[in-house]
Amino acid sequence: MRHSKKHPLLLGSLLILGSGVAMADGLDFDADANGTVDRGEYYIGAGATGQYNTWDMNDDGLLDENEYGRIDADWRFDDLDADDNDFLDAGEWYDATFDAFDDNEDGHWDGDEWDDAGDAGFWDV
Ligand SMILES: [Ca+2]
Ligand SMILES: [Ca+2]
Ligand SMILES: [Ca+2]
Ligand SMILES: [Ca+2]
Repeated sequence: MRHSKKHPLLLGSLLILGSGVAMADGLDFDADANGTVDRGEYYIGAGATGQYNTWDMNDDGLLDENEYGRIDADWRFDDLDADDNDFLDAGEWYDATFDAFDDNEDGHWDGDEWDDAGDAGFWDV
């Protein structure tokens, strides 16, 4: 899935919901320290924050539209739900967020893209 337009998504509400989740530097996700964060590193790093599980109120491993609504994200639920099953699994969520900040679509975040992500608010910590 591609998002043609960048959104200043997930502003204050996410930071409130995510309080206690410390992500001082996105390149902390850079497990192999090569200066970029690839998709796999992002999955692992973002997953380790427990953020997704916090949103999954009923612990079924999926976000339904109500749970997603609580995040107050600026994407349409239907756009994130790649397989149209009315649930967002973690893969759909992480794919969408990763792609949103991978400006040049080369499959990894470099420092500038990371800065954009932080400035946009999603990881603005
Ligand atoms: Ca890396
Ligand atoms: Ca759920
Ligand atoms: Ca789905
Ligand atoms: Ca990139």
